[in-house]
Amino acid sequence: MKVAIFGGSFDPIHSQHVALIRAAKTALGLDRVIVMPSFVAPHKRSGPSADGQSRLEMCKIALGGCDFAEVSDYEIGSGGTSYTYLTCRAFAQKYPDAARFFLVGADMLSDFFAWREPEDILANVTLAACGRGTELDAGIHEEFRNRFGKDFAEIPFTGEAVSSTDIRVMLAFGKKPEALDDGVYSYIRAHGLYAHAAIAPALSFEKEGRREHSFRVAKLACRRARSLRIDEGKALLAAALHDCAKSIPADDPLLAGCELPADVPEPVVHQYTGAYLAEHLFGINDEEILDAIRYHASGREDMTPLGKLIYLADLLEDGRDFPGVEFLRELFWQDLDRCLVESLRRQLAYLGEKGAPIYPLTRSAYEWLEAELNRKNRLM
Ligand code: DGI
Ligand code: FE
Ligand code: FE
Repeated sequence: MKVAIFGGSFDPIHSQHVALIRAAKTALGLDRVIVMPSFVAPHKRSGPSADGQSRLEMCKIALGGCDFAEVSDYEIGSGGTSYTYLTCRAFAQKYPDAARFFLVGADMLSDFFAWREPEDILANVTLAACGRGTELDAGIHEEFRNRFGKDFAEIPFTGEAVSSTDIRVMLAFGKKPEALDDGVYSYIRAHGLYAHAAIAPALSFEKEGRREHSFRVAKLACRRARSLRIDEGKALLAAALHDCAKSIPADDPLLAGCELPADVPEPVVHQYTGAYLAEHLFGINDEEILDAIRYHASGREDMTPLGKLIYLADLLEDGRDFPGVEFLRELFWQDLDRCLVESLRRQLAYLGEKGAPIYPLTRSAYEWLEAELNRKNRLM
């Protein structure tokens, strides 16, 4: 008998998870696949945004048509951080005579080297990996063998690149992701999962084109958030609301209590009015989120990581097109600070050419970050 565990956050389970399960069954000749949502994946700082019971339910719905798949609540039921080595020990005890596999996506394979007790894991299971939109890098088998003295199995399936992050952002914006099973989507809607009470009302203040812009900002910000160790939920909210006041005139009664600093150029005003509405109308009270909205157009000295991320995602989302945008997009993934200092430099030059008034915060943002980076360079 051949059995595999497929672990992950399944937040939520989507078509590529199911395709991977089917591909693994065929490639490895599996009799059984145990789908096991994790309590909190150790590599995920902000944790899944649906609770464990809901993720289990969604897995059961999505796998209703796979009689060889079962959904296990072992990790969610155990509570605490899910460590794969402990799960694999229990798996080996339950199926002592089976050929045991543990399925991971190619993106997780590179993380495997940093997991706890990888040798312990490999004593109990054979690791089986498959690509996710990309072919596995040839060198990784050798790296794996050198480190662990054995190989991992490779499932010939590259699948389509479907990102759970994109799916969560789509759901938060009220869109139906194609990669979700209809039943899973209905469950999500019925239980209000992946939604935030502030987003729909804030978006209703924006024109259609602006809403799509905010959506693209959120996708880019959330995709980048994880590697920066920024909370995905905060990135999502700040991005969704950043332009909520863009089409509200400053004398609108909704802004009656909003005090603007002196001499704000007109294009920058909506950062302040937006932060005001986010707080007073849409109920956001997280200072970091409000601050990211409040300085998203000008920047400022001492920007927070979230503030930098929103400023840049706003500038570099897919819909933007200006000379140098591709270069800045590359920098965005490599080095956020260098990307920001370069973006601010260009912004100041552009405003200067246009003869537009330069807001002091925009200049101080640039001077602050440039000095910071110079100081770091001297230390290195
Ligand atoms: O609201 P968005 O169009 O998505 O983008 P944004 O909020 O980044 O930009 C609003 C505008 O603010 C943009 O055209 C650049 C402008 N801006 C930023 N800093 C300054 C500025 N305009 C002036 N006049 N002075 C500044 O210092
Ligand atoms: Fe804006
Ligand atoms: Fe914007």
